Amino acid sequence: MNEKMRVAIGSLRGATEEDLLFAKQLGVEGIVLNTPPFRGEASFGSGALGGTYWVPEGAGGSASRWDTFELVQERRRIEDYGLRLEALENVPIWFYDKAMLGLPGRDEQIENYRETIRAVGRAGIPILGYHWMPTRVWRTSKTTEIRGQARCSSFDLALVADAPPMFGREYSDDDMWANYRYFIEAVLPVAEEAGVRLALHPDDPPVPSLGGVARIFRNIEGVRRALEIGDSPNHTLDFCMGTWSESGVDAMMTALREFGERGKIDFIHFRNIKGTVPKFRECFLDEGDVDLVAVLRELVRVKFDGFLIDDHVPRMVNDSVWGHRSRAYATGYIAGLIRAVTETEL
Ligand SMILES: [Mn+2]
Repeated sequence: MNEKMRVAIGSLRGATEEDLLFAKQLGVEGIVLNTPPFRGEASFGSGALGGTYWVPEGAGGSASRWDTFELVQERRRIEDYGLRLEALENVPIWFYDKAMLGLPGRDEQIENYRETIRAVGRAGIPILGYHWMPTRVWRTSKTTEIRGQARCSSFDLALVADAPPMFGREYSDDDMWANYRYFIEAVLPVAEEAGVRLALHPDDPPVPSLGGVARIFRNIEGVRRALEIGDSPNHTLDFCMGTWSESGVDAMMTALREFGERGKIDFIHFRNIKGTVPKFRECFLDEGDVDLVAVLRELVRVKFDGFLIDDHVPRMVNDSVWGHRSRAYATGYIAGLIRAVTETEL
């Protein structure tokens, strides 16, 4: 790595010209795409000389993996604006849901995931983020009122503790570990060959189980074990400061110290929260439980050389659906923090 700690714009699905100009105007150097809606191999047919050719949209089925050509196009388009495509976060969940649940068809999904990793590598994109939450991120409200009538999301376990199984039965810790081992052992060697780092996002919220599916990356023991099973320089972390802090600020700082010292953190979802499981809410960066300056000092101490991105942000007055106002505030705040701790004597 050996880069400088830096800020990027996250939570973009695609990158329109407006998105790229917005990123440039905020002065960041890079962006991250999260679950970009690439059309994948469905858009291509086999060429006579072993290449691929474009098939009109709608001619194929729905994509089950990504294609090199499309990824290269996207990266080059971003670079045309003087920006870097830092990472892709998350393939669509239907690319590997059977793998997560150990269902019939998982081998085909895993083969496609391996092809996707190869495509990401060939396209010169260094990081593919992933998570292990078939039941996804859970919140119990997206309209919790915070300061100045801004709105944020919140979680109260009491409201969902009795939620029925989402996939017909209960999946235990042991089930999810067995499925995880099967998956990561199949894909990590391909990531090594392809020069791609797979960055794990922890389970949000970090509770034992939701919707009948155990959440095995809910604490430091689980994430340590992920890095033991998948022991490779190409296996890293998307350190979600918000998710870790949902277990308490001390738990977050302990994980930050440990994984930071080990050089395992590729990037950080830089968001703050108030409260801990079983009940917490999101908030503006400057009003949460986390001491942001302490986090930045720790990142300097462990010589963190990745990037920080905004994550979920509160909904501000007259904001866009994506949250331009709130994201501009968060990104400027992060950039200021980085400058303050890296360019001054503390
Ligand atoms: Mn996150």
